[in-house]
Amino acid sequence: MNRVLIANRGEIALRIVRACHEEGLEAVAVYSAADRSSPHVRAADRAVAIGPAPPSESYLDIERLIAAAAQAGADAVHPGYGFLAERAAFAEAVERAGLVWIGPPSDAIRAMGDKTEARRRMRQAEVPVVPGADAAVDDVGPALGLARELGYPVMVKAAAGGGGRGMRVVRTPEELPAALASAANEALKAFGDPRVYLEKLIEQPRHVEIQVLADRTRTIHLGERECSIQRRHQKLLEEAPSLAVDADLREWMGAAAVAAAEAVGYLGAGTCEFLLAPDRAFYFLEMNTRIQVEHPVTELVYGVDLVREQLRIAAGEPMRVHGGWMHPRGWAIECRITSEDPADGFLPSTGRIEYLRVPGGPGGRWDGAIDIGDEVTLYYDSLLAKLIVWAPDRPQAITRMRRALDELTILGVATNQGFHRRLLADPAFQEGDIDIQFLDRRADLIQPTLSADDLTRLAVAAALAEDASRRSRLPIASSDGAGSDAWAREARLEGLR
Ligand code: MV4
Repeated sequence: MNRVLIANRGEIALRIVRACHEEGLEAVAVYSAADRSSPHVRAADRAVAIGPAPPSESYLDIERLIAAAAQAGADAVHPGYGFLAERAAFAEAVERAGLVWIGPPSDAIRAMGDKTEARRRMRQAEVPVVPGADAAVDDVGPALGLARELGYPVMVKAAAGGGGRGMRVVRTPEELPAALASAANEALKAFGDPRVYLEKLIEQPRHVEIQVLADRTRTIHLGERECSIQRRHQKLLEEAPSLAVDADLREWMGAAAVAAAEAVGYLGAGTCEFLLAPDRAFYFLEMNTRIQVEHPVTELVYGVDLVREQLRIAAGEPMRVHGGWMHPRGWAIECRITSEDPADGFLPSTGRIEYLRVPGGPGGRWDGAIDIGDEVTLYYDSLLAKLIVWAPDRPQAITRMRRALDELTILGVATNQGFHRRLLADPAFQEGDIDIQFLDRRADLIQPTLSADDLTRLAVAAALAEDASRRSRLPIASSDGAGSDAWAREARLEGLR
């Protein structure tokens, strides 16, 4: 393996370029018409144009990607996350072309892609799954019987599902028929497969996932990531370790994740998602057969470079992670910085990056792929960058992240920076009092309510800053504590300027 084609864009493509260079490998970028001069293209050793901006005609086009690999003389393909990363057919096409696939075997991708199939395999491997059916329910009668057995509330889920689509909570038998019909309908639209099945609803769970790593001789786990801070199935902040997981629970969940990986013949880096109930019972949800967005928090507390390990394992080498028990050291937090406006229903925001100041100092990491002058479009997802910090313990990690967020300035698009500042300043978050519904209960963090006094002060501050900025011809740096751009706009709307 000498030259790796990276079938992706944005921050993860740049992350993979960096890992290739540390492994002594050449990196080949691919780019759509919208990404001609993107950071991942400039960082790579070669770059191949693969088509127009719409993903279906570029980053999702298997044939163009294989042709690009041939054109650039690449001998391996790394898919990153999203796009084609969990398409078994892409893994097969890569191998059919005589290239090394930097990912798990296509059989493992396929087995984990079907939720009822995955449940059967996990149960066989004695991995705890949520009580429920291992087969699709196709009639109301049997479904009512099954739900009664499980006990209400239950959840209707899509067999082909994932990501929360085709999912319904059912609290009484009367609600079940309509829930079955609407979940099947949504599943058909989303996945082209209307099959649904039933599980018992787990209430007030945390979302905790375990990182696994497997080479040809052994499968290990690298502890958990706490991913409960999410909104509509989009994670916004992740941390490692989890306050809810002690050393014993970590070994139990870790052993389950290793068993899950071994049951499907896993190779490389993967993640087992679990629901963790308040009584410490945990249930396998699904396995993500890719490197994940939030992998850096694991890297920081375990001192492991997961992408370099992926490259080594794909090349047939043993993982560099030493044997014996590994323990997390200190605390890591990741904030996903997105071009979304929390004050506007988290709608994606587009425009040119007019100004960018990236945080520095001790304990920080910036995994981003944006520069001043870059256009943020609607073609791709809204992740601009990940800000990650490490500190010896959770309170210090929170302090460090708040300091880093104070240093960050992005102008030109609305971002969720202010949301992250409010979240990290929140006493309930600081206490660790979180579950998957935390943000559903906290509209105040998503959209702050301002008193008339606050609004007046901010309006004056915004006016002074804009005046100073005009005279000095420097951009306004947001320094208020909650995203001055959004507040200034609000102040303007209120006619207070
Ligand atoms: C559940 C659940 C509660 N009980 N299953 C959402 C996405 C999909 N991967 C599984 N999901 C859930 N399955 C049972 N039996 C709650 C969720 C869930 C969730 C899980 C992880 C992270 C965020 C979530 C948000 C809402 C619901």
